[in-house]
Amino acid sequence: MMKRRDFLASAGLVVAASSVSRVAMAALPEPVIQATPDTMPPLVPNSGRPYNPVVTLNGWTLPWRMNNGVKEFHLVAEPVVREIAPGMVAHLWGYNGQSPGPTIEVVEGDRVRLFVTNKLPEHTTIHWHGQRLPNGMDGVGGLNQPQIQPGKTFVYEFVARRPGTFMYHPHADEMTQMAMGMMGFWVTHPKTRNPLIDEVNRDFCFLLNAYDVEPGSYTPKVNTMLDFNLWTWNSRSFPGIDSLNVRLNDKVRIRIGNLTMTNHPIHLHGHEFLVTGTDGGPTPKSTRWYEVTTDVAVGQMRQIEFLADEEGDWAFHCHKSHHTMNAMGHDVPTMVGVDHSGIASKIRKLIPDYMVMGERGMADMAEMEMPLPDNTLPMMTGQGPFGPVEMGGMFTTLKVRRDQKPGDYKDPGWFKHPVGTVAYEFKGSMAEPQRASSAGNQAMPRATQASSPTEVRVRKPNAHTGH
Ligand SMILES: [Cu+2]
Repeated sequence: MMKRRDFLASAGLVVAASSVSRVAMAALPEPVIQATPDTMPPLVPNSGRPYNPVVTLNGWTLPWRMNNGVKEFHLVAEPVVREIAPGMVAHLWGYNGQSPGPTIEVVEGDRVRLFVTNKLPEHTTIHWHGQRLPNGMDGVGGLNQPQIQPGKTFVYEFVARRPGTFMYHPHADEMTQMAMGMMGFWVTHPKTRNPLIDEVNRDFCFLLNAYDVEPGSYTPKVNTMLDFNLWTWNSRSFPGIDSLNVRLNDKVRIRIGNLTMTNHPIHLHGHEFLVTGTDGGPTPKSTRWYEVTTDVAVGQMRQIEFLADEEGDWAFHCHKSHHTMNAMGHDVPTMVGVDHSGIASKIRKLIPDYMVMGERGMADMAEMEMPLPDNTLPMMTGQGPFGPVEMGGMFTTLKVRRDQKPGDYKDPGWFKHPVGTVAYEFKGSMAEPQRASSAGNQAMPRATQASSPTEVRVRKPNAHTGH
């Protein structure tokens, strides 16, 4: 005897199967798996409508096959091992061997068929964030479709109606699956010249994501709400994030999506940019103004554009300073100004390796080689041409070079500054500081000077009640 719930579930599957029977007859496109976390060169389209491909930072674009005019992709949801930065790997969930999954690139008007195979230990779905599509293709498990059970393959099919910057992620056990790294980028290129979409020389994209991996462990804690300790771009943290390498006077577009649990003010040095698009599509020109920081809120996408007309190695990072640190930067008490040299020598008699961190600021953390648990990144790290960069997390560089070849994305190395253009140490004699308390030097002297300094009395409540 079939229970009502089972009957409904199988009836749903029959409908789904009959509507895609033509597809079900055909063989699945062979899944393409990527194992390295390197930035792959742009995938130049060899079939379908032409377009200018994007470059996914520490990622890649999924190849497709054409089947009677339909672009067919095969995504495989599966556990993956992702190198977050050299020296640390995380056990994540992702697609086709990586977290994030591969970027999907299509052209406005393309009919797209996506096969999604679930190799996870639990059910999943994919939601195509920002797309116009039939409601039953929107991917919210339970609402728009049955869940994709482990071992099963589902088919999504729709026309990419709007050009723009999108993403994909599960809408099933989201807290777990996104905390484990399941997400990917989607770019729909315009079919014809669009007055709101400029042609650019370089078009980069990446997702903002975050993990809570305890120092010494490998698997993210999935119940963390806000206190993540690895702030990543495409599941990489500095110094594991590749630099964005461009040619002087290139027009550059960078597309950014946020699937963390907090906002990220993304900041570029040396240039001003325009926000030319969101997940809602290209922004009207009247709404664009120049900025050097744009906040990308949770679930948002921002597309920024600028002319790379200043040579150099320009920092490009999240402006929340805690997001440019790796694990160990949290739960460290503030020690600035605390002299604990006495206690340190006492502890060192018991623990020879003991180091006091932070009494002159936290830069010691980057200079000293602190012993770290296995599989743990230093809190602040990275060697620059002038010393430790003292960064981690959501930080990388935009490298603008006169001699970078068009289409060449290789790292050109450190910038060679023209003579006389680097900040330098002043070696003259120090002038006496002019203090505001010097006689006659106050902009607004008090009418009557107090004869003795005012004593400030603070009365503390003796009972903590009555708020
Ligand atoms: Cu941030």
